[in-house]
Amino acid sequence: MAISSAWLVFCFLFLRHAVVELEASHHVYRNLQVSSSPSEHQPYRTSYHFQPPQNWINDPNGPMIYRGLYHLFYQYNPKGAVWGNIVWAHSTSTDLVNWTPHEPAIYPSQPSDINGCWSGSTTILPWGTPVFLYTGIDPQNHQVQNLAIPKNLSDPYLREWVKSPKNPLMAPTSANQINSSSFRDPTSAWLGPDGTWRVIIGSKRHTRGLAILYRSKDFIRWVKSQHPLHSAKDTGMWECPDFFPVMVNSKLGVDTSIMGPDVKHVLKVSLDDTKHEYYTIGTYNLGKDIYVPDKGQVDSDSGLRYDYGKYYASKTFFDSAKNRRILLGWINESSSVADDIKKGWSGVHAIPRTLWLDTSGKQLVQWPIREIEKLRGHEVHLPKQVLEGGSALEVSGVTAVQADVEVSFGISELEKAEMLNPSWTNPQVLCSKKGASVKGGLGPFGLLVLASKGLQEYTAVFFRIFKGQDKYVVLMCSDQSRSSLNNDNDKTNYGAFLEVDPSREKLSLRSLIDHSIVESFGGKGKACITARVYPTLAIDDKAHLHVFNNGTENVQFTVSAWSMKKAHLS
Ligand code: DQQ
Repeated sequence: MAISSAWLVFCFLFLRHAVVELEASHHVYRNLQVSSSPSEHQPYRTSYHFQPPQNWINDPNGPMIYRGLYHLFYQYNPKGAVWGNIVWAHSTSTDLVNWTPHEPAIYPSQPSDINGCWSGSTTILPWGTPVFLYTGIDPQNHQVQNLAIPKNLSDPYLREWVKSPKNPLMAPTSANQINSSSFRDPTSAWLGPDGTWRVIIGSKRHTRGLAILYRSKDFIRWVKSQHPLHSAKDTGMWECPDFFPVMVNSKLGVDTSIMGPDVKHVLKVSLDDTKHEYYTIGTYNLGKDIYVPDKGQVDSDSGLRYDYGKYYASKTFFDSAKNRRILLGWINESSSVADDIKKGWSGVHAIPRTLWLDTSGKQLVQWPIREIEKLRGHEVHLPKQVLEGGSALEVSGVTAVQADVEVSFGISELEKAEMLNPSWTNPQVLCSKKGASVKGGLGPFGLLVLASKGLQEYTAVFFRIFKGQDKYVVLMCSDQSRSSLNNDNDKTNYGAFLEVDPSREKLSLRSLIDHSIVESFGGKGKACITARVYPTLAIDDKAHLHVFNNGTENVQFTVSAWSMKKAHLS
């Protein structure tokens, strides 16, 4: 990755114009940094969720579309199944479903990233050139921000990248008071009508999470703003911030630099302390360069989440070919490190989701990209019928270990719903208390996926309806407590409240099942929950799928389920 003429061309076109000690927040397993030979039978490898052939992966980085080709970069350890030795691995795709691997795009090669190339984003410059801003770890283990550009813009695969000789472009100093161990993950930059670029970097001061703002006229010389774009107390380190506009009353996505009355802004942060993400919807004041969440938006760990299960370090990009904003996210394992080493890999990516602002303006909606439906094979359809309280029905005829399932429930007797205790404000806690085996009035009803023949193992994704003070409250849960006979796995239950009025709308659930992943979308994408599970019996062709109703009341349902074909992943 030597400095080349491409760099000079870039500069020609574009250039108009006491450090705090590191406290390591990333655990390094030094004794495990060897390429493991994966065990032979691999029941947990995915068939259509992105993953490389082996080793550790985490955050999606710098996703973009360039000349009709989608590019995915991601945090990758070329030497083992645990985190470490981080490079930007690279794959491309014409459909965001089937992927072709390439050599890593960037890897430690200059002082400003010699100890790791951590997360970052792509910005597409006004004339179409993509540029990376990413976090490098320098010889003192300080976190600094670097820039790289493609070596050859006529290579559609953009296989080689050139780093700026001016790196690092942003660094902690005693003058700027930035904590050198908490300064990472630049977003895509956005360009104001004043000709100034802006970018935010995740950080913290004491326990306050910060989106540090930098500005630049030329993308090379960045000046830190006196104030952050936004901050929130007691949220800790903000990793992988993402800041982008969404259109009001439209599902279409817009470029990151779009501003004006027709858009709201979204700020998403990934909380290092809890490994949860949350987002707020609000207003970006360009003049003052501050972002203010709308009234009623919860600016803390208990705020809105893209996904209420295993989902982290996510990032969006604007797909200019299809005018949509696409969300990518990392799904970590729920297994032990020992099991990860044994299987030789760790981490997968969620199915890319299209994301837009709900008509209420109060939350986002997400849906798996349309292209994933190309993998749908044989379909089984169960027409509208009654599912009696306390019963279950097997949906046979699809490959239950690798399936796309849509089920819709209609409820007529809503007055039979249980009363919601006003103290039940945390949906995850409520789902832990009231798992799939706890009988209710209206619910639990939903799907039993990756179920073994005798139901010794299953993952339950379901709804439960409560009567709240002035409305019905729908709880969506993913219950992993019976997902595996192996007790070394994290089997935490997940939950979300779903903003759907069951007296007006059917309750819909879609689950993308892929060997060890259950990625579920409730209420047409108003709440999403992703779970990692490791069945010991319900593997390969021994997995089953059921619709179930463990409430006292009957419900009506219809199901469409598809066997899913394998995607080309590596
Ligand atoms: N992963 C990267 C960091 C980021 C974290 C390191 C989030 O840049 O903060 O692999 O998962």
